[in-house]
Amino acid sequence: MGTHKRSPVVLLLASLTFLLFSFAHFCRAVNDTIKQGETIRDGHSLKSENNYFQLGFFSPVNSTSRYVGIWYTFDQKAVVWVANRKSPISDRNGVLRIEVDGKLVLRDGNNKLVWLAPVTSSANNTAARLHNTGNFVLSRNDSIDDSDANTALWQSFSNPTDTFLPGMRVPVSSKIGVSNPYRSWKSATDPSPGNYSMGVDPNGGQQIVIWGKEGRRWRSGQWNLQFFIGIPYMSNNVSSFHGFKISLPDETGTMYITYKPPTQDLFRFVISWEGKERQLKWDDDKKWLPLQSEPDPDNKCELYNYCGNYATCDRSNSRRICNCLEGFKPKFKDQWDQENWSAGCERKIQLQCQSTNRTSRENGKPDGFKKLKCTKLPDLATLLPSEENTEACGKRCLENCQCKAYAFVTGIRCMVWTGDLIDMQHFQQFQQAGNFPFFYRLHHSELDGGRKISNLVIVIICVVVASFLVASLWLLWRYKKKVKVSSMPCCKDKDVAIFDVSKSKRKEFSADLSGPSDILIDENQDNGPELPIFNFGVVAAATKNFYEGNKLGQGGFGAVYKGELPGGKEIAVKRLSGSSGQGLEEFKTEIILIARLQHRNLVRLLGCSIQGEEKLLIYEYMPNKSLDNLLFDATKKAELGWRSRLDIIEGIARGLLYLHRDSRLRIIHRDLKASNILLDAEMNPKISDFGMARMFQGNQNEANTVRVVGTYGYMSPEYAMEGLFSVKSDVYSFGVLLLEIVSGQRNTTFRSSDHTSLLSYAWRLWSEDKAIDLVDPSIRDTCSPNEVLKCIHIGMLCVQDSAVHRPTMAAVVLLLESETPTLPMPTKPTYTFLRSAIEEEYIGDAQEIVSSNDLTVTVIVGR
Ligand SMILES: *[C@@H]1O[C@H](CO)[C@@H](O)[C@H](O)[C@H]1NC(C)=O
Ligand SMILES: *[C@@H]1O[C@H](CO)[C@@H](O)[C@H](O)[C@H]1NC(C)=O
Ligand SMILES: *[C@@H]1O[C@H](CO)[C@@H](O)[C@H](O)[C@H]1NC(C)=O
Ligand SMILES: *[C@@H]1O[C@H](CO)[C@@H](O)[C@H](O)[C@H]1NC(C)=O
Ligand SMILES: *[C@@H]1O[C@H](CO)[C@@H](O)[C@H](O)[C@H]1NC(C)=O
Ligand SMILES: *[C@@H]1O[C@H](CO)[C@@H](O)[C@H](O)[C@H]1NC(C)=O
Ligand SMILES: *[C@@H]1O[C@H](CO)[C@@H](O)[C@H](O)[C@H]1NC(C)=O
Ligand SMILES: CC(=O)N[C@H]1CO[C@H](CO)[C@@H](O)[C@@H]1O
Repeated sequence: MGTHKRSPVVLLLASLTFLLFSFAHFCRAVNDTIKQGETIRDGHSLKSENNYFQLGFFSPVNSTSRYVGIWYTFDQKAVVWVANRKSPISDRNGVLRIEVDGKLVLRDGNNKLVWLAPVTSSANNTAARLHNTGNFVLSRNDSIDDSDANTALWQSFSNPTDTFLPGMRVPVSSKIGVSNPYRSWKSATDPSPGNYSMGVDPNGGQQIVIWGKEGRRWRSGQWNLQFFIGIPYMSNNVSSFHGFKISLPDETGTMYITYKPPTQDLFRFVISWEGKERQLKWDDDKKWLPLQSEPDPDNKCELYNYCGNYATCDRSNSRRICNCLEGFKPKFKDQWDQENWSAGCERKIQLQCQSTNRTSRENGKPDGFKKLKCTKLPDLATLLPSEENTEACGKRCLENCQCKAYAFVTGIRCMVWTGDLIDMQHFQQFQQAGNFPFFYRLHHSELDGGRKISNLVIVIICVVVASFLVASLWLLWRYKKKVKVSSMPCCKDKDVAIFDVSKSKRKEFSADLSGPSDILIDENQDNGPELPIFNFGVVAAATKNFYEGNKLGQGGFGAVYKGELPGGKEIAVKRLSGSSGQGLEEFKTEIILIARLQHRNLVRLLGCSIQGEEKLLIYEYMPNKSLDNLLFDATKKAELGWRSRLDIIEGIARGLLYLHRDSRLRIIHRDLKASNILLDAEMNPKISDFGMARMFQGNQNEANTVRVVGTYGYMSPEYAMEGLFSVKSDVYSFGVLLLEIVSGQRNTTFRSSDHTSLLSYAWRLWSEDKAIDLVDPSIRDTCSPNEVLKCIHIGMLCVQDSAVHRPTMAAVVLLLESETPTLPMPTKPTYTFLRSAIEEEYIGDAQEIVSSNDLTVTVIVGR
């Protein structure tokens, strides 16, 4: 009886639960997804799963027209996308739906078609989902839950209106040509296409451009693989274009502009209806905070070609903002004097090569080039990627009378200008952006400099110089004993106290270079640093005579000491031990070549010092020491959050890529490990000790070597066992390092319960789909699982046994940067199993080697 009575209750409860469950499920599905046959009427909306974005009908301020759009749930006015921007609906009877043929359409109250999502391929059973990124994606309904938008039939991110959201990718290639997918609203109250658009122009180097009604209005300058060279302060995060990047080309030669915000906050980029490009950040005060806009409304120089042709714009020049290039004069003097700059400037003297007099054209002195620094390079360049250096680039330009100017920029290579020189800007401070010498063509008679200096000027200069000399002599005499050197050593010849080589000797020194290397160090060329030679005594004093307490570490090639130069500048000094097997001159050459490698992820070599057998290398000092100090320290490792670890991984990858591919020397590091990654004050990673192997062994490119330099645990199988090395050996070490950074464990001392090495442990977890367990417990809760898994996957690809199967660093950088790359399956790293077995065996009598995991081991391989 009792059971009989209870059963309807049980049944009711069960069905209620079932109903609730299916209702909840139904709600979630309805809320971010619309399926075939379903509709969204005016008044209803979809919400992304994370509740940031909402899709539905809206009216702009002071307007009654209805549009379908996407906005932030917490700020309905911040509309990021509009479907029917050109065709508003006048009443509230609009319906968005997926029809039986699979098309996503918007119809008005009379069932008239208002808007249709333009699909590239059609399918008859589709659904559309509003993703957490704000991307509205139409796909086949069996792939609707893919976060990967590759299966999309149509997506709002590929059809943007005026807003660039993180996660969007704009394709760039010369095949596509100029593309300007972003177009401003007509006014604050009207989303129809307005006067301004933004996009990229791939011609003559990729750059971001804002177009107005009459053509270009602003441009970023070309991308040099690190930043856009026309934006002042681009190296800092002050510009609103911070975070924009152009990816390396994929198989089809297409690159993508992507945007990764500087922080985790919500960001959006809008090309506003007034033609300003704004970066907006959602602030804690619940409002959008504009960070910077381009063109900067206060800076006329940012307006495209504001000063006209052959003129530079300089906002810091209080007398006049526009100035003709030297050798040029205003085209219309009276207009120019009235500050009507639009006509620009023209040549004072016609070029020799353009002369109509044949005799003088062929027999006269050829034209020359004048060098300009701190300049935003002109627009509309032609690239000559085959030219290797500044000299070759200049030669090509001189051969062609149409060529008006050239510049050589690492990452872009040779640029020449055959049209008018337009949109030039003088940067105020010496910034990274303006750090590219620019050469423009002039008649030789214009190059001699101040030809007609009046006597008065000469007299004034003489007097000033003389009094300056007297004053300096007096000052020198007065402070001689108190202050020996007050400033940091730089490449100038004045700091005699620090440099023990006189100017003439130094010239000799650089002249030595033209012999063994093919790189000429020309004093007039600013394309490379001169290497300061430090006085040995000064360096010894700076390190308190290599005092043990100042020792920062012991690397493979010598001990490193902290030092402080007179004047307070901190340095790190590497005291090279042992013989390099090279002559002194070869050694110097090598150092200079290495000093020319400059990248933000490489430690900078400031100079060297040589006295007898003693050889010192002077580096910038890194306050946060080396990565292993933080990463493997139980208490400090928590300071390294996932974001900084990812930044470190990416930075190392970029630095390594530069060594492998972008620098001229093609350096294989051969000893990449956590203790060789130094961290600066902002925790940016810098690779140290690069080029050492090369310095000690000459410069074979890919070869067998009799001497294996490397560290156990980071050595690739082919290198450790056969002494074979290539760029792929570095990729292997990078893979190990990456897994160490993710797991917070040292490869060499790692021992899991079943005595496997880190790599085999990682492989096991990975192949069992539990890779997340590898992640350092101190970051496991705060990291982004997708990113971590992607990294681990990349790491597994890098540590494959076969060098051929490992990706190149270029591919690694690309994979790290893509949101959802398609990754190949790695093969099992068997070598690591093998090796850990060997290590087990030796653990008894080879304790030293196993525990001194940080020591660089030099093994002589008999062959
Ligand atoms: C909307 O209309 C009001 C009143 O006419 C006006 O003050 C306001 O500036 C308008 N807003 C916009 C964005 O045009
Ligand atoms: C949907 O497409 C499939 C294959 O493309 C086709 O076989 C099927 O008949 C279509 N269904 C409808 C209802 O059109
Ligand atoms: C596809 O859509 C239909 C409704 O049109 C639905 O019944 C079915 O479950 C969907 N299939 C998948 C895999 O989502
Ligand atoms: C857009 O251009 C038109 C015609 O050139 C002009 O009348 C209008 O004021 C411009 N709009 C804006 C917002 O600048
Ligand atoms: C720039 O970066 C620094 C730290 O790197 C940060 O404190 C500052 O807020 C950033 N500025 C902007 C505008 O994002
Ligand atoms: C500036 O000069 C151009 C011709 O070079 C002329 O068309 C324009 O009207 C001038 N503008 C002003 C404000 O004088
Ligand atoms: C051409 O130039 C040469 C030397 O520069 C000069 O002697 C000769 O008179 C010129 N001829 C003409 C036609 O101007
Ligand atoms: C469009 C729609 O059906 N929205 C629903 C989303 O879910 C909430 C509750 O979770 C409902 O109140 C909305 O009606």
